[in-house]
Amino acid sequence: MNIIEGNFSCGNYKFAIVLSRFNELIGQKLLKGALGCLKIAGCPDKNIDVIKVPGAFEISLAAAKLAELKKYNALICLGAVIRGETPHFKYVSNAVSSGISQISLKYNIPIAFGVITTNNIEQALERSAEKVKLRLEYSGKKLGNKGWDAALTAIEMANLITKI
Ligand code: INI
Repeated sequence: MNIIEGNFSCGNYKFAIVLSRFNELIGQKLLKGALGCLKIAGCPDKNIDVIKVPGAFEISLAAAKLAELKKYNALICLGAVIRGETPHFKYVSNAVSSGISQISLKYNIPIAFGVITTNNIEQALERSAEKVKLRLEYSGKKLGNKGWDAALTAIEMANLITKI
């Protein structure tokens, strides 16, 4: 029996991060988390491109264009969709999640889904916490950083895809 599994080594992998500017405060925290994770895994800055789009709805198009280039080992999509008074939330979150998964399959490229969808800003802050806070407060198991988690997934999947 062979078990094939990715590890968390970056090698010379190239990553593109697609970041939504909508809810910018949260987006910046997710970006910080993702960059922190890539750095700890040994990925040099020169191997990371950050592409900014106006909102989560636009992430899919930018991701499709990047995937088409065949230049990156994985993409990391980051953004925050926060529920408002109207159904807009539902359309944006459905569009970005299904868009990303379709692009990943169409172009055979790992795309990590670091777009958080929350009911309010408090939940968004809990999911985009800073590392120093994580250490202090993670005991409550509420805090995390989905940008960090998405980057970790991107590294593992990039690694796995090269092995399969
Ligand atoms: N975009 C987001 O990234 N997050 C949101 O919470 C959001 N809400 O709730 O409206 C949002 N809307 C903008 C959308 O992504 C597009 O940029 C816009 O509709 C123009 O195409």
